[in-house]
Amino acid sequence: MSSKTWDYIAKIVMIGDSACGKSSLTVRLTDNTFSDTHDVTIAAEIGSKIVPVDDSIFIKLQIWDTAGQEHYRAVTRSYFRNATGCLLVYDVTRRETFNHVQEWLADLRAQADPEICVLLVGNKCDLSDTQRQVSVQEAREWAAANGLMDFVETSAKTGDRVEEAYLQVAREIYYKIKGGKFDINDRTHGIKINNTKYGSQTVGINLESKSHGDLKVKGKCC
Ligand code: G3D
Ligand code: MG
Repeated sequence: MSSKTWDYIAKIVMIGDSACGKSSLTVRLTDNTFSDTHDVTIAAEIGSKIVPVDDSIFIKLQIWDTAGQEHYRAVTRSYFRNATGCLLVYDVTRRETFNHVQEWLADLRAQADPEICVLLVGNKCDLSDTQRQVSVQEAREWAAANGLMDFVETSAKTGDRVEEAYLQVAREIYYKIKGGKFDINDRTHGIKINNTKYGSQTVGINLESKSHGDLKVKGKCC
């Protein structure tokens, strides 16, 4: 168990096509490991991590790692509800996964809170020198044109920018909490505030997570 206490819990969903690295990114964040052999996600799994967002303020990210396969779509859509943050993942070495991000975003926006903080993530940047199929500029422009908070390239394999990606989403969520965009008394926002610290408030998330730890911010770049 982590000794760190959290101020808020926020629900984050991982979405995007199969095999882009959604599970690998989640495991890299929560366990700081990468495995070449992996189990395909069935419907969804949950991981968690406590991250710092401000002086002495911590958010526990409850990460719903969803399956990208078409036959789980109906199920994964139901996980979009209550989400306050999202990593929309594609694979920089497979063009078709980027072609599908528009569809994933439309699906997400049809279900989720309009204030949801969405980060576009181009994963597998360790392969970008030889196998890149989507340019940084194109992805950045698409993210801006579609109202996403930002775009980042990551590698779950090397760890490059993985923590930063989640941290960026956590910070954005915190700014929105501070700015009153997420009403912590409204269950649909999927934010839980620490009752011990702040008194009794409404809880929008109630599942137990499988792992957690503390995050150190690194200044790495792909
Ligand atoms: P998903 O959860 O989006 O379906 P996974 O994707 O995390 O299961 O990863 C799919 C495959 O991509 C896995 O390989 C995994 O090892 C690999 N992968 C994930 N992230 C990276 C990365 O950053 N760099 C590289 N080079 N590979 C990555 P297999 O061979 O098991 O299918
Ligand atoms: Mg998976």
